[in-house]
Amino acid sequence: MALIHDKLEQVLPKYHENVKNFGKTHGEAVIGQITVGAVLGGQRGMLSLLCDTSLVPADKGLIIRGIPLEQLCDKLPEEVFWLLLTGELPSKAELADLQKDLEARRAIPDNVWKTLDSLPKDTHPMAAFSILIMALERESVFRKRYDEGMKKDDYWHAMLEDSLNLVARVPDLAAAIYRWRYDLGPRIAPKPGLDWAANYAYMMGIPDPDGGFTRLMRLYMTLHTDHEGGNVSAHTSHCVASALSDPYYSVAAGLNGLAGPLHGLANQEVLQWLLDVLEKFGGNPSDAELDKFAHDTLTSGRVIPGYGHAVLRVVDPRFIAFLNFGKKECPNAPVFKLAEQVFNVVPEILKGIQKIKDPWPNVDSISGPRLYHYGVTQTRYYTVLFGVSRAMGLVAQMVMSRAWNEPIERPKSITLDGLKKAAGA
Ligand code: CMX
Repeated sequence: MALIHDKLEQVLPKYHENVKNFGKTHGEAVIGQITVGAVLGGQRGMLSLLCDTSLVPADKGLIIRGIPLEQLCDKLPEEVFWLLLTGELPSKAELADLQKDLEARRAIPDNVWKTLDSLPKDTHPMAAFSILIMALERESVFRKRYDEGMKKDDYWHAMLEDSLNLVARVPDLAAAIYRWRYDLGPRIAPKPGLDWAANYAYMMGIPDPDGGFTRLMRLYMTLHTDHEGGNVSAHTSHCVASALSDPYYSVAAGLNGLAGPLHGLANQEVLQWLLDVLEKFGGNPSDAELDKFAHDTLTSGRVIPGYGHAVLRVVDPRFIAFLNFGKKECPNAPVFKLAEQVFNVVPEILKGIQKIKDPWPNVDSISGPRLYHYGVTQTRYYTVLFGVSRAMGLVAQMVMSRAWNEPIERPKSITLDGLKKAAGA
């Protein structure tokens, strides 16, 4: 049995007890109010989801299990995955064991590759990714054991099995989609002994003479794992899993939400926006030209992609991590310089628009320029990279929810007339 399982055997039953006892003693305590504005405003600010993997305070940004993101930037994504699941960073031996376990789980059944080969080439890479995850569903341990009458207390064990299998395999699926979609030649088999993100980089087949792309991929995968429970991908996946749908269904559902332009697809939109700027001005523009271009985007009714956030009210620490990486590794790359320039120009414009609550860059405003610099120029692929990493957070949240036997999600809806009546209008 892998060490991650042993560790969770120690941690999760206690977590379950903790939640259960707290629910018994404080079930009636009031923790907030629901306003009409929140119901009409995408439930903004409504505290209604339990998520212990990470937290996003508006004035600080991502904190994973009590550790601010800034302190995790040099960690491998596997280490963050262990942290998400257990609440602690792994020891060297635990990390090595997790990596070995993931490596042993990565074989992809042939039906999945046949599914990929059968898709039309203009299928969006995110759609292909979701379809391939669904093609793996027939392997679900959770569904099989549920059909056999598994006990409730064993749910998380089966969830964990599926989760580890899925996390082990998503880089291979994603790399294969990249090579297939852009006619880059046959799939590249994983290289034994490489870490999870390095293997993903390797299987994509990007030339990497000085290892810069591999370093970027490690950072990229570490930064995108989790962002608490209320964002569209996490919340969707969580809701689907609460019906006891297995992790394949639930992760695919979450990734379908990630594929929206207001969420994870923004990284694709950002790069396209930056390329449009470079094309229009024949290279990097002046600040005045950039200012005008941004204003034109806004007056045409579009958003400035990569700026603003539903929760954050400061510069996203994930943005800062990528900015620092770019300053060190590729300070003179034109798209990177442009992304930096946008950071100097756009917040001042957005601050002048009263309705915009957060004028600052989020992670999507800068992840693409890094990829572009290393040769991943196919912008429509970018959200897949986000999804590979986010799968870790989605499944970690799922395992924890199963551990405390969270019931099926079922908030109550209300009609407009009912809402007016409740508001005394
Ligand atoms: N450019 C133009 N308008 C923006 C804006 C931006 N970058 N950010 C917010 N606004 C607008 C909203 O569209 C909204 O307008 P309407 O009232 O006319 O609909 C208004 O400002 C208020 O929005 P808000 O309360 O500040 O932000 P929301 O919580 O509603 O939305 C988000 C958050 C991220 C969807 C929004 O800021 C946005 O669309 N940003 C650009 C897309 C983007 O970068 N998404 C990625 C987010 C990170 C991620 O999930 O990956």
